[in-house]
Amino acid sequence: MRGRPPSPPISHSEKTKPVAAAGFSGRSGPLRTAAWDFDAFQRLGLATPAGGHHCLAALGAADAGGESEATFRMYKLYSMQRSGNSYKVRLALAFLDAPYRAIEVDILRGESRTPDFLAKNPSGQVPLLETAPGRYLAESNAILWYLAVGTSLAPDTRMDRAEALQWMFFEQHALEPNIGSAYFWLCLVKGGRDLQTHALEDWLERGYAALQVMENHLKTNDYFAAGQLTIADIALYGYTHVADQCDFDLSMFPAVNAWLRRVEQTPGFVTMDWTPETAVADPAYFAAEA
Ligand SMILES: N[C@@H](CCC(=O)N[C@@H](CS)C(=O)NCC(=O)O)C(=O)O
Repeated sequence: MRGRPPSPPISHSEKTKPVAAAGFSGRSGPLRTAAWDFDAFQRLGLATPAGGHHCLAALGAADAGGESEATFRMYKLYSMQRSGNSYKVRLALAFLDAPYRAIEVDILRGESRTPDFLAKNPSGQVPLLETAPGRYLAESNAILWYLAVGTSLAPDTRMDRAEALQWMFFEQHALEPNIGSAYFWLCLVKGGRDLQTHALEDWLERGYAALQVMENHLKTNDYFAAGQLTIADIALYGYTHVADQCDFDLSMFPAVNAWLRRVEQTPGFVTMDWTPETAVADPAYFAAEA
């Protein structure tokens, strides 16, 4: 999503969102298990025997460094609620029931362009995942890979992995620049339609072309790679599901519509406006922030 703020940056303030902590998310479904209970991941088919969730790896690192487990359990996600790229990451975290602390960054107020934020991500964009104190990962699809490794959301054969990547690159060059831009300017920026009348036609033409490519694939496949839901689906879902809010007519794409519903019916699915609940049973989760 092209999102240079239309107004000058103001000072960055981290508006801490409540925590989505495993087991306290309040959502239901078979994937709602403790994120660091790797056995549970395996039972549910979300983890491959090859590895564990990175939260588990982080725990190991914390233990090795002498910190208590509780100080290291959570990712910190810099994200904007209505950013499709940010939502992709939140959706993956939800499917994995991984605990994280969400920090809302309002790009419309320039909060991703402050010196403080630029020091964390020189690109000045969300999403941004702090994987360990001071260690930052940008680019939504890179974050998706980071989170998914060792779970069934990341394919494990050479060809399946490459096909997932193929669709994730497609998402970034064919879908997101067009539907993402239309969504940003038509749905998020006041007066954006008037500001971007010259670009809208191009976004629609190229966005429709991307949707047609997806439609053709989905006529004979339930998902984009590996015959199952993977991060390729999560990446593509992010902006496809809001296309009808920004002038795209999705009724022309029945296979895409059926796939959208399949993703939405997957246990653990959360909507774009879902926010983690305030309830946190264990205050020790916040220890790292104290
Ligand atoms: N390729 C990046 C694009 C990220 C992006 O465009 N982020 C937008 C929000 S969706 C943003 O932070 N824009 C603020 C800015 O560019 O100042 C990704 O996939 O993460």
